[in-house]
Amino acid sequence: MTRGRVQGSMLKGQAARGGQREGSALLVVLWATVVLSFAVAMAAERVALILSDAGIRSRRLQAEMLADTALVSLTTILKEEKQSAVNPGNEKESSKRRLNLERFVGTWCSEPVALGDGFYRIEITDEQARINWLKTPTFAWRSLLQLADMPAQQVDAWLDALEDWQDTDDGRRLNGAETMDYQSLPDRRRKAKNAAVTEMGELRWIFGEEKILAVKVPGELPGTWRALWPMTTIHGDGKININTAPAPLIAAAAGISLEDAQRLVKDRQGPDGIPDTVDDLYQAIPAWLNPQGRGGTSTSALTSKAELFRIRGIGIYQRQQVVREAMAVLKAETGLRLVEAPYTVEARTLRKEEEQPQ
Ligand SMILES: [Ca+2]
Ligand SMILES: [Ca+2]
Repeated sequence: MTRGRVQGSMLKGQAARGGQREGSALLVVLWATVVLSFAVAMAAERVALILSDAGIRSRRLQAEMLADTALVSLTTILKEEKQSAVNPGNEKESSKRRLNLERFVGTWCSEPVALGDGFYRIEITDEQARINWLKTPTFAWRSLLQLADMPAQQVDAWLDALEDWQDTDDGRRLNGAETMDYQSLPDRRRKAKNAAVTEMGELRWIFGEEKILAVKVPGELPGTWRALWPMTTIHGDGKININTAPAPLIAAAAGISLEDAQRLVKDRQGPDGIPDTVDDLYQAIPAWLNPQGRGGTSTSALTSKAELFRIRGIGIYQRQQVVREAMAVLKAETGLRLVEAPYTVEARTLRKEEEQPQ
């Protein structure tokens, strides 16, 4: 009996241990299953991500090719635009602003052209609608920075730093900056270039990224402000085009009040008062802008004729948009021709509502 009980309890003990083993084995299996399914889910997600990344990359490549096609087709697009101007068709056509490179106002954008599953179009803006870091005279920069509400001392520092960066010596101007000054800045530790600025990026080094992006000039409506940075360029001869430039730039270059410049801009926008519409007016430099008695320097900083254009090729392929840009010069004998290799300025996924080309 005793042996039987002992055996019985041993068996129970074995059974219990067996149960424990089965229990822990089950736990291990469960745990492994959870870990495995988690790993599989992660891998699947990763694969999906890689595939979608690859999908985006290949669609972007298609969009980039479309953008380049737009730039390559510049001459054809201009020719077609000219022909459609000779034979204005339907109502939509007559309400569309015609492109006239000889008397260029505002900006101009072509109709979208379908190619395969994508679209491309061209956007043309006048580069002389921008103030020139290298060529615009100091007096114009000074007035513009005053319009930007920049304190006088900061204006001096701004202009001196720009000259110090480019002059060949290491002698610092009163308010400027040379190598020794840049070396002490943790975010801009570098040497002064001591040669002309050749890339816009250099200006971010000279003034500091944050500071340069913070400068704002008066906008179109009273009390509004616009960032100055996108209104600046290093291309062209430094003249400001009165038919395309924003009012503060015209005021600064012409040495006139902001109000007078705003009136000029309003006139060129035509009776509807809206820029880039069919009624926009081309203006020669008006007589009242002639600076008799104002030192005679202002009109040399102005022009009414656009000659240097920023051309943007915009390619759209399955919600991927790529914008490629290049400068183009207008010459009587050759027409509008690109003068540099295109470069990408934007590559992004369009939001749902942006999908259809305008
Ligand atoms: Ca220098
Ligand atoms: Ca208008």
